[in-house]
Amino acid sequence: MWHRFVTGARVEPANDVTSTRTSPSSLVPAVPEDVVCACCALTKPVVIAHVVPDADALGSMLGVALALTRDGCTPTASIPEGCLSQRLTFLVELANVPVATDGDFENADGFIVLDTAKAPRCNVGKKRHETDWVKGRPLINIDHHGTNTKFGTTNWIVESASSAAELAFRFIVEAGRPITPEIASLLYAGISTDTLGFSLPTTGASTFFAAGKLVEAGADVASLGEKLGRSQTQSEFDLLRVIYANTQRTKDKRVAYSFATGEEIIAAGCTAADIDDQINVPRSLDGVELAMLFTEGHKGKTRINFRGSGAVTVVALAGEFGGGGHAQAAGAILDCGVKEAIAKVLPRAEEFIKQFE
Ligand SMILES: [Mn+2]
Repeated sequence: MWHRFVTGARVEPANDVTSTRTSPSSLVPAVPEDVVCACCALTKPVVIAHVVPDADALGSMLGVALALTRDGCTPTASIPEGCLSQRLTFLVELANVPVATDGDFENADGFIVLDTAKAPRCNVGKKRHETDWVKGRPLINIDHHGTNTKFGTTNWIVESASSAAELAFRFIVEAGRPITPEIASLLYAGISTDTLGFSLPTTGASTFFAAGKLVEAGADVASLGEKLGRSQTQSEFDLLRVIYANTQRTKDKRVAYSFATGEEIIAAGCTAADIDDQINVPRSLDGVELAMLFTEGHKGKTRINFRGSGAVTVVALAGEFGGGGHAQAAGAILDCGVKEAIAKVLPRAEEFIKQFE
């Protein structure tokens, strides 16, 4: 089914991509040596990303797992049941990396965690979540969240990076591993979605450089665009209708928000795993500088996505509600229903935005 990704002239990316090492350092800043050494020392790592994985989480996790796979290294990827959105399942099929079993977690000689700011955000499954699953083993943390707690034994955190996938690209190049067309597509998916199609302030020359190298290595731009942006299921489409219909704007027009109650999510045929980038609906309104999306994917738990644009940063606002993330893209979870969460957060958001004139 994924022939479009894997057929065609197989490029020989290794030399080409490796040549990025001699590129202007502003485009490909060095990867810390201890990060490469720590990852390459592992023989059976479990590679992990964040809960409710988006394309950057999945793409960087699966891309790194594939790149490290060779004689003497057999990585697995942590993909707990029920965590995948309908739209992103194809990335897992494309990668075809073995899914980590309980045995793999037990026998792992270390962990590589991508795109994940805090230990409790590791997507390791409910039952493992409360236990000490790391058990003193090496954990390499590669991430671009400003709120990263550096919970690894080795940490490489680049807040200015567009995506974890861009860091994964740099890591793979530095590790001297070839970039196959599958790896290229996985990383391209992460970079292109985390930058909203190369349109956010985090998109820099290094981002286009990485994307260009990935296209050279075989990333299937058109197929990925179709799968990620133009292939909504009917249920996802129906959920979007709800998000549009529920969109509200504050009096000063600078703040917009929308919501979906648990009942609305179920009625559309979706689950918590399908809540991904619907925040872009309230965010897309002209003049909106602070957008929020409230969704009750799990009963009694309302997830809030915050987005800021222009001069408005939102990570501190998310922090007030126990959340975190990036300067202009953050999240939090409140232990209550949607209406109650809105009543708590909206007045604070209207106050909060006044500091940005
Ligand atoms: Mn990311």
